[in-house]
Amino acid sequence: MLSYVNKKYKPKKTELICLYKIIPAKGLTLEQAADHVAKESSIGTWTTISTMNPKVAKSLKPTAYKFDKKTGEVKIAYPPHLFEAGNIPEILSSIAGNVFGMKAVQKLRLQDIDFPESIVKSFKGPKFGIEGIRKLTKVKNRPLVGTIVKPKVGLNEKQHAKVAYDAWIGGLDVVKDDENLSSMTFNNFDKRMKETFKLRDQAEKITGEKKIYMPNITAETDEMLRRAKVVKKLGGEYIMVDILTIGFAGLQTLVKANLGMVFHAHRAMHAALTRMPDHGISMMVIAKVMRLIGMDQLHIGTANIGKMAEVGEECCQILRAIEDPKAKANIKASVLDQNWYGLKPILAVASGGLQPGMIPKLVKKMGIDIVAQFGGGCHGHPDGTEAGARAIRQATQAAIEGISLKKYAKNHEELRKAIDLWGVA
Ligand code: CAP
Ligand code: MG
Repeated sequence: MLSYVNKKYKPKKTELICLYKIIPAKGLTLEQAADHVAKESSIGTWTTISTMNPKVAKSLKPTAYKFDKKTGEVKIAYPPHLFEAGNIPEILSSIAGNVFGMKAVQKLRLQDIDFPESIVKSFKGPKFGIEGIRKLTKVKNRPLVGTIVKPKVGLNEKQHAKVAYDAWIGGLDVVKDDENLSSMTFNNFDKRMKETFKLRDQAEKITGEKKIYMPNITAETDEMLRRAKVVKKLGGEYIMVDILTIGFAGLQTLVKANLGMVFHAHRAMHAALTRMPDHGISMMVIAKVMRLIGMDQLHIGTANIGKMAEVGEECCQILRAIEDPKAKANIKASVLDQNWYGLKPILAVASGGLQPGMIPKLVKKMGIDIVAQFGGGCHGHPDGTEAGARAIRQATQAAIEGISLKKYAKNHEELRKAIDLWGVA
């Protein structure tokens, strides 16, 4: 008996809606598999139980109501009291927990979630968002441009600081630690902060521009809080976290600490969940959760331009969901266009395999409300980091002025050398 399926059901505005893509186990219909998903993600189990009572069923039972036989996509509406408002771990343990392992599905992907007002308003959302970041960095009407200190790890504190300095002097706005740099035997966190902020302050004086350092504080939660305070004491405004490896609870603790710092959200490990088009959890779901929790800027991909694999056009759909649908009206909405009830937008970060010759195409596809980051595409420049930084700023200027890179490179040597080496995308 398909007790969780009702194709005539009209979901209530107060309900949380999930869009799942389901490939049923052999011998099961899409409806039967969806019935299992709805059951296992809420109040049921594999068999009827004597302890179930009609009150529980009435108030907490979800309904699978929309089926697309072609795509296997199913919408399930969940009563809001099934979830603890403000508690991301619990919400995901429900709708993104056991269901992926059930034998009733061959494959299952949680494509999208539409959160009801009661859940959205139980979170603070981003403290700065796009407007706050532009105000802090004083960067208007162009993408923020940055680099990641490379090699990923291995430099000592002074060498690290010098690479950052060269990037800032060359014109980049932001410099971040790589996702796997924390506090190593060869590069102690506190010493790296002292050395790097010293040179950040010098670079600001020399260039007259605001320069941002985004230190990776990824560690155990108490240690992350300590490291954030070290950064703040040295005049740092940003902290970077690896959102999946520190976990949703760690993130919520950091936000609750009200540090007054900008959160840069790196998504290392995400592809273990997001990469397969038929199984896992989409980056759209992770991005929406990050806006609820309160990340200010988030890696979302490069619209298929850089080195990382992406699922279809999800990157641009995510851009619309985390920034501002009106501003991205030319981008097809995600199936569940979220109402954010006033939560600030997140600034998208495009990174991974980018080089200056890709900037016009990147801006064309993603717009200027992005942070564009270049690791190899900066430090791999034939004349080194500072020249790589100059080439990135030159390519960005050309892109926003609508001048072809080849033309602009005629009297910008650093850009010319970059596109001679890597070409124009
Ligand atoms: C980029 C990067 C970033 C990726 C993360 C790296 O370096 O520092 O971590 O961008 O991917 O380690 O690969 P390169 P995503 O510029 O040298 O590629 O942004 O897709 O999460
Ligand atoms: Mg990296």
